[in-house]
Amino acid sequence: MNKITSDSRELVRQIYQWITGKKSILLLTHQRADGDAFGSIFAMSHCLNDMGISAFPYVTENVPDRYESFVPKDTLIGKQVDFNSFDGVMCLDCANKKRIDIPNNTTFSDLPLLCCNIDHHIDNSKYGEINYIDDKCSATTEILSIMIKELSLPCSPECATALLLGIITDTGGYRFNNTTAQTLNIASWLMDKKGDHDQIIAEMYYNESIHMLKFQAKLFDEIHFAFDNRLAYFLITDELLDRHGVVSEDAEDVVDIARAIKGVEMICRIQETEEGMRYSLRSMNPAIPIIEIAHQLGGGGHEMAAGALQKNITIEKAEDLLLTYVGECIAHHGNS
Ligand SMILES: [Mn+2]
Repeated sequence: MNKITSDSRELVRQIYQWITGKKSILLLTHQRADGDAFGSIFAMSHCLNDMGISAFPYVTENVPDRYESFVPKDTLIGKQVDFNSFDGVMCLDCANKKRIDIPNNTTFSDLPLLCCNIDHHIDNSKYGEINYIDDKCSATTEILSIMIKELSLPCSPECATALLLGIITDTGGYRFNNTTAQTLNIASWLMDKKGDHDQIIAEMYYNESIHMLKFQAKLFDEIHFAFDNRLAYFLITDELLDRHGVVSEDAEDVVDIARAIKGVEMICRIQETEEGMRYSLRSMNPAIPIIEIAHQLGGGGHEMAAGALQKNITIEKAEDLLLTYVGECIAHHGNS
């Protein structure tokens, strides 16, 4: 069941030594956290606290409603942080220094703490003192579960629930092709540990306002197709959001709804945001690694799910770039 490799076992042992030498650990993740990001920092806070090490998850922005019930009481939300009160930082589910959600408006190089980096992004830049990167895992919480299991660390029901939250959200409820036998084995183990699967499914998938569902219906009215319908994409402007009374963050997850369309192999959402034009990219065809397009746009992520941000371009230009790069990608990878 537990197919941990000897390399991973060695890393896990190093992490154990790193952790147990600390009294207080700050837990960070990527900006605009998702279920795996929250799940990772929340789970490690439960686990470390139960080991007698004080640990504090940090996020700058308010936690979206659907994650509210999973937030541990010690979570630092948008607070000033005294770095001197910690002797280490764990960066979880975050591919590079630039994406880390760091307190006090500082940058990674200003952070006076040693870093343990645990992640499943294929393009992780290994910026930590210790780096445990496994892109074969569906979620960072899958890696953390393996580590917790391997080391027999405390895994309370709250910890197991947070770990399960990351796995369920990063696999789209076990539907994406990053779901492996190991993923399901770990999910089963977490349910044995009293992880609350029902609560997660209820909060993540049966909790949408009718307003949002009607907005999604409107988006399907305005969906675009290209390359014989192999690519489906949404262009989300401020004007469109205003017209439907939806805020920017609410539209962030809509890219995955187009997976349901028969014959579609690639999906993109291009959205106007305060920082610039944001691309979310998905591929359902293993022959087409969508991360290549994200890299061309200056972004990154996973082979089949990636993203990018481009500053100072119009939505028309953003659409042009998308169609150009997708066209090149299809030509390069053929019609398999
Ligand atoms: Mn993740």
